[in-house]
Amino acid sequence: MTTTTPLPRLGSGTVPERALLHRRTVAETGIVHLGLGNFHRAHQAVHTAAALAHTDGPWGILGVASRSAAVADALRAQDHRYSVVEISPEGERLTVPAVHTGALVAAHDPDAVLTAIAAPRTRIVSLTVTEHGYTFSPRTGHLDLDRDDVRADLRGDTPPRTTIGQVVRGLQRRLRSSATPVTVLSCDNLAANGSQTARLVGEFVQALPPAERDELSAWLDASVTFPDTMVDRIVPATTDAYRATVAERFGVRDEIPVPAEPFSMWVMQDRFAAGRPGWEHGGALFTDDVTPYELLKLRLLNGTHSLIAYLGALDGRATIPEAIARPHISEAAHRVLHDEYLPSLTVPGDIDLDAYVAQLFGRWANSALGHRTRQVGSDGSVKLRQRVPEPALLRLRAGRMPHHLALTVAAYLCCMAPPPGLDAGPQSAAMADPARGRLQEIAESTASVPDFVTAVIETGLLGSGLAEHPAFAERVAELIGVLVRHGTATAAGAAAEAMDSEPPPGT
Ligand code: CS2
Repeated sequence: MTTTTPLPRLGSGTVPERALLHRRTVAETGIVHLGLGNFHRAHQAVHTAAALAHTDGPWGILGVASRSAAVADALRAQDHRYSVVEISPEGERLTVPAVHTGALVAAHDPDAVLTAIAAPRTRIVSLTVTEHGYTFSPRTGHLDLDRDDVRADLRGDTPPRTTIGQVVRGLQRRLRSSATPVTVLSCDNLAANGSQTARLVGEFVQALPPAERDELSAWLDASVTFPDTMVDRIVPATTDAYRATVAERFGVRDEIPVPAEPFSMWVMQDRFAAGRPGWEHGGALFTDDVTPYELLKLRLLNGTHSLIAYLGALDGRATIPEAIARPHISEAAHRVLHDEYLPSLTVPGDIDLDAYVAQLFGRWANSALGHRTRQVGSDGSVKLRQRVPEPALLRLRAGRMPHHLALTVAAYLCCMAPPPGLDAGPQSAAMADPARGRLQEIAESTASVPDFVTAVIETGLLGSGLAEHPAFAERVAELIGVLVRHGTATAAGAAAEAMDSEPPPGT
């Protein structure tokens, strides 16, 4: 009989020195971060650790998970250490950021979150709560005052549950204690994420009773900034394979390693009300105008990613690399990127477009990473409105049909509410989406696919503008018909053919 000695847990005493991104112990907490998921731990935490390797500072991060205690408990059990496993076809590189100074779960300890936001030593409140976490109405884009949790947070008789509620109630406490300036830093894939966050915070404040509202909004204007940021790193979910990698390479047990691609990019406005880490030394780029970088990334990467995920799932592909390896999906991705997303943006001067696009296709093809179609396809109802409507409207207003954006919407709707005769497969079924139930209700209450698509667009799911172009809904319905009858390859072929037979612009 053989017995195996359990491996020691990763912690400050067991972390291999060579893996540390910086060597100093960060004792002071300067950042409160809401959203302790994998993305934050492989992106902001890594850039912060890299910055601290060059410039010391009080920039420890208190990580706040919203509901699940799994990551926070493991972080505490591991002295706030975890590994980032960078995966590429060439191999794996393991590092340990070691920048967290604490971990909380908002649902268990809501008051501690507000106290942390109010603490004068907190200079930055950063967010990675996903598009879904901003509680805007998918129809209007405004704070969703019909949601029970938003209304409860506005009443304020129970601790806040929504991110916007937590931020506002924390800031309110800060105003009443030190009133010191602070920065709220959104790191999510929303267009103009800083301004959108400021607007949603403002909408919450405007809905408060006048006495609270007036003093808070004056102080917000004077003392709180909301820089725009563009964040980019593909970060899949953790699996046991990554735990095994850490065990093998470090000889320790890490319950919460984070897999990530080698690529990472962070661009932000330098508008910090109370200082910031020297992130420029940690690979971040500062610029006054983040918009061109945001649009480049939101449309070329995220927009195309959605098409790959939905077509891939309908084609039975579990991962993005498997999906992009299919020639018709790769062709559709090239077309939507070049012909429909690219004309809607201005490429920043320092970006070499050909190299950027080639790199995107290389990143998507990173098969070792195993990024899943169901992960990218989840929450389409809040993601697509950031990606699809504006480029689609630009083209429609120029009298041209965005066939591949229509294909994106068609494939999304097939995944959410598969029409009779379509087996959308297990990947589609596994996609989480707050609108799935509503979309299925609309499908059941409409008599035909064209009526279904028109009704969906009229609900404002993709913003308000597309309803003015009934031809778009018609095209989406036609492509759903092709997807149901003939599958993804014929549908992608139909979109390409229609595009090729359109007269060139201006004729
Ligand atoms: C993806 C993003 O899930 C998605 O919608 O497009 O998470 C993408 O992987 C990241 O934004 C890459 O930076």
